[in-house]
Amino acid sequence: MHLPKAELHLHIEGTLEPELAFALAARNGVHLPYADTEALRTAYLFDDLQTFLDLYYALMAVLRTEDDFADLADAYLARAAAQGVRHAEIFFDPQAHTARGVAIGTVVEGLGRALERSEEKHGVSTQLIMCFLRDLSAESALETLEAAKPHLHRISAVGLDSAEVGHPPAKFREVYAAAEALGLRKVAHAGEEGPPAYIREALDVLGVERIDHGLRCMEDPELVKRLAADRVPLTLCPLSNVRLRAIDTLEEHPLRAMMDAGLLCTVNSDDPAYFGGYVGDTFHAVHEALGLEREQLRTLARNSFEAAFLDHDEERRAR
Ligand code: ES4
Ligand code: ZN
Repeated sequence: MHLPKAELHLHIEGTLEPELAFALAARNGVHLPYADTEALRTAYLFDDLQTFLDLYYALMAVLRTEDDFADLADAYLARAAAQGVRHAEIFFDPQAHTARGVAIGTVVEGLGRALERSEEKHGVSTQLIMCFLRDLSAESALETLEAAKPHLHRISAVGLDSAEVGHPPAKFREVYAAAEALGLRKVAHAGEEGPPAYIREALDVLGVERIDHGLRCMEDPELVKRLAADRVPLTLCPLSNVRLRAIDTLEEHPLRAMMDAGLLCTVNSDDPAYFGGYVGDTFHAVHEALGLEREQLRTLARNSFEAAFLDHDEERRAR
């Protein structure tokens, strides 16, 4: 599906394909407890968010140098370009790397090197969104923002990800206020596995401009009305929802009902190496499973540019 589109919900660490994981493991002398890429791909089957996150964090052991992060991002951008992505706002998880002794500068400068060549090499403009791991402390998030200060010229926004339930947005009130004061934009994962109340809190307490996932808003009709009236973008990830068992089958995904309710929906790939498809594959899958018409797919593509952190000129160039 080659409609020009923006990808707004993509974890760069979730683009680590088994082949690249083994190549980086060899380059860095890291042992992977899998016989080969096939065995690793078999492990990419999950019961829920936590079983996915356990593997996702374990495999990051192969990412050690600036070159590793640059190669990871460049491989994603090449695949994204081939599927019609013209603009990508890319999440990364600094704490998942600093916790293993990899400096935040290694991560940001490595990613930055691939991103700054992306327009010329792949025809994809980019921004970087630094996510805080919500299952770690609020103090750790504040330390991370502090450590990122020398690299803020490369970072557009902050986000919030990892295990949701039990870690409500309000835990991160202070670091979001500090990020805003530094001129960063704000998004947060909410309503993936967590309740609709977390979506309200992300809006009211953190002041986010977009909700990542937001799937469970559908349990709260008043919230749906508010999100629609305020045109709050939702960055939905249908293949992720199926793989992590938020829903049983793609055919049951509420995307169509969400669009019909007037929500500003976008579709995205989340962790494409793990969830069975990049964003073009995702457009194709919702077309097949939900019978979305060409016009609705066009609306989703148009929404992705409206929801992106692009100014008017940039938006016109990307479309
Ligand atoms: C994630 Cl699917 C998902 N949810 C929450 N945190 C994440 N980090 C990477 N993928
Ligand atoms: Zn996500």
